[in-house]
Amino acid sequence: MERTYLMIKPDGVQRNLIGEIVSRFEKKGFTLVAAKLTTLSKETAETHYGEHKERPFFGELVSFITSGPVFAMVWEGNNVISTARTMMGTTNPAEAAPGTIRGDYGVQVSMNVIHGSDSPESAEREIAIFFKEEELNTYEKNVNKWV
Ligand code: RTP
Ligand code: MG
Repeated sequence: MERTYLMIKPDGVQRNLIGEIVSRFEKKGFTLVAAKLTTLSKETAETHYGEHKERPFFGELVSFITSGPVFAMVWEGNNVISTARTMMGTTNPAEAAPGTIRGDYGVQVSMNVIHGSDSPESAEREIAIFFKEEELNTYEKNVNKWV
């Protein structure tokens, strides 16, 4: 069973999309393992987005992601890493397919509503940045036999 790190960015929190986004992943059949509303420090943001530190948009990205609370989550399920990325849509919301989260709710690449881990290695690294082991809830849901 796979786990991924998903984070509703400050624009998604400000626009009251937490419930809608959590609902999509619940209805899809994934299991919520951990969640919290938190404001990233500059240091945490730079660690989380470390792979982009040489990119021209890095400063803007760090300043945006620390500009207000984010909703940090860990989700579990079969192929949840890649399926969550499909449900999110492409990075640029202007090009993301309708029906995806970014396609339905975003306009600009710099404010694209949600982050999701892009590989098992990223997921493990990012979950450890935001959650302690004891904050991760391991439990069974009976509905899982249907999905
Ligand atoms: P994320 O990491 O946030 O889930 O997004 P992603 O994998 O789809 O995209 P990634 O390549 O990892 O880029 C990280 C975030 O940087 C911002 N970005 N801005 N101004 C630009 O050209 C530009 N390109 C990327 C986006 O907000 C993207 O989510
Ligand atoms: Mg990324």
